[in-house]
Amino acid sequence: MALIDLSRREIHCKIVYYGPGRCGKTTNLIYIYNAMGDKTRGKMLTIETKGDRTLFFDLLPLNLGKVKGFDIRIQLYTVPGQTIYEATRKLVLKGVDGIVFVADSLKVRQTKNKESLEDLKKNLQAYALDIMEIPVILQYNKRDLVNSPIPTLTIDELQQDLNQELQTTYFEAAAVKGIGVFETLKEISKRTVRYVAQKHLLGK
Ligand SMILES: Nc1nc2c(ncn2[C@@H]2O[C@H](COP(=O)(O)OP(=O)(O)OP(=O)(O)O)[C@@H](O)[C@H]2O)c(=O)[nH]1
Ligand SMILES: [Mg+2]
Repeated sequence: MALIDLSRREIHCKIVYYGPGRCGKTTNLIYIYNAMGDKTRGKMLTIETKGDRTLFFDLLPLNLGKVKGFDIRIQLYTVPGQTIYEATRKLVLKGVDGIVFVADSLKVRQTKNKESLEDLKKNLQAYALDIMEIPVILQYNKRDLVNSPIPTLTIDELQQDLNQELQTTYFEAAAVKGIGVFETLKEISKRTVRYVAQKHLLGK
């Protein structure tokens, strides 16, 4: 849940990276962690992993400077994408203020992408949150594989599968190389802070 501390002039927001298993959520956080200085980032916390699979969640706190005199503190979380961890995904979403849905460009993951988006909608509903109201942006990851022999989805196919209803901003990314990672973070942070401020400060 967003927290606005008027006496300390701080705004705290929670952003969750959601998406199917192996789409690159943890890779986004690792890149951000490695690229940011100690003043900006807190300690990255990874709660349980098996190999490179997230079993519970990752958490990266960031201080993004000041907006209108308020210190902006953001917590980035990832969910475990593997289908069996449904209960954990729901738990991690509690109090979410903004979402990056990371989709995998691999053709073999087409169904998993769509299932994960449906799973997100359902889990948001359980907290009385509407995917059409909360800030959500899409990241089409692994675009570095487009010119490889591995079959990949086109942007049109990804848009058709995932962005028909949402009609939201998307970023092409290759998180493993850092491409599109900060563009995604910047946009979701901007939208989330605006959303939280409007909701909590202006009562809109
Ligand atoms: N080629 C390529 N590989 C990527 C990219 N992003 C991530 N990967 C690889 O995909 C694998 C899974 O990445 P993770 O970041 O662990 O995926 P995740 O979404 O956190 O997966 P779960 O924790 O199981 O939900 C790793 O081997 C990454 O190196 C990318 O942009 N391009
Ligand atoms: Mg992970």
